[in-house]
Amino acid sequence: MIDPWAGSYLMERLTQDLADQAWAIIEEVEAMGGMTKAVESGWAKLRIEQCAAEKQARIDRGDDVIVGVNKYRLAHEDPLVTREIDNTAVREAQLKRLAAVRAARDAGAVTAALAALTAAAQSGAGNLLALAVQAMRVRATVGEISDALEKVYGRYRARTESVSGVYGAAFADDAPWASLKGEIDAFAADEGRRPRLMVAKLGQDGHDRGAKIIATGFADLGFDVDIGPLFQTPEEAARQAIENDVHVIGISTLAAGHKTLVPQLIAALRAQGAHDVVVVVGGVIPAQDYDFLKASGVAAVFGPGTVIADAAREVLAAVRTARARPAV
Ligand code: B12
Repeated sequence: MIDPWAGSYLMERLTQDLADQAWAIIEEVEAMGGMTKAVESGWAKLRIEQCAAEKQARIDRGDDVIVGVNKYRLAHEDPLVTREIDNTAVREAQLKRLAAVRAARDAGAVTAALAALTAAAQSGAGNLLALAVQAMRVRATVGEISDALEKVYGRYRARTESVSGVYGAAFADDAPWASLKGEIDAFAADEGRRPRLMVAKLGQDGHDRGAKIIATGFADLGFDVDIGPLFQTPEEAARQAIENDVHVIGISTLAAGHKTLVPQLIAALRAQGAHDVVVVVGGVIPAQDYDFLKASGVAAVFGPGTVIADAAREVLAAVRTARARPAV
């Protein structure tokens, strides 16, 4: 087949530009001592976040079109049928299974296999994978195997960093953006401090792109923003929100845990006396769950396609309403 683009200056130029830009990044990484060092230093994650913030700004400005999301949206979306999983029942069934495995296994063999794993990690002699397989054969759990290795290696804690100024720079000439910034400054003048948002990720949900984008966009608008670590429990998130005295906690949820984890977080906040902390939720949430979340005490829900400034305006209004309410 004839390649209609063969020899095209345009195509050659685009290919060359792509190669040059990729090469520049490869050289930057090399100068840092290689990819492992670049990942360790947090550089790789920050570059991803910078790209994500730039991309989101292009989407929110309408420069990049996503059909059905920021252009040609349907006036009426057909309802999506989703499979409903009872998380509590799944958890109980798993706990029961685990208890049965533990009751039936040879406890002495498990202890010995785990001790061998810790010893090998300590001495550096022996094959950790083979020892882990051996521990599994005698029915040690993944948690116990991790604990055996953690005794020597400790546990990795990801650093949560966020880029700043990248999203806001795309709106430098935007009048509604400037007016919203003015409203946020006015809130700060009235209240003596800026509206403070904590962005939380709960449970086993590792999708953090949206959470980081919200954090960076709200910060560029003038909110004080805290970002919780991945995999927080509702109680941990509530404690962090209270310790940092935030006005609003924004849960970003994309892995279908919202109907369990959001009510737990609200209960934890209220149990610790935080009645005025506003709770909002964003992410991939079926439309039919919005009412459930609102009935549980959520002030607003923001799905895919949310423009950050629109969300910030609504969040600010919810915070103002909560501040105006008499204390409970
Ligand atoms: C990228 C992606 C991933 C990446 C995540 C990378 C990362 N570091 O974030 C990777 C590849 C790791 C991944 C893994 C998985 N994924 Co995934 N993933 C996606 C995908 C394609 C896009 C999500 C995204 O980043 N969107 C861009 C961001 C900017 O949008 P957003 O998060 O929606 O945020 C916007 C709004 O929702 C809102 N918002 C969000 N949070 C908040 C918070 C506040 C406070 C506010 C105001 C607003 C707000 O504002 C944002 C801006 O508009 C979605 C599908 C989709 N199109 O949504 C699936 C999706 C979320 N993934 C899914 C699944 C199943 C998985 C896996 C379980 C797959 C597997 N079997 O291993 C794993 C789970 C990993 C884990 N531990 O959680 C499912 C979840 C289904 C469900 N809810 O039941 C989805 C919906 C795909 C699908 N249709 O099946 N995934």
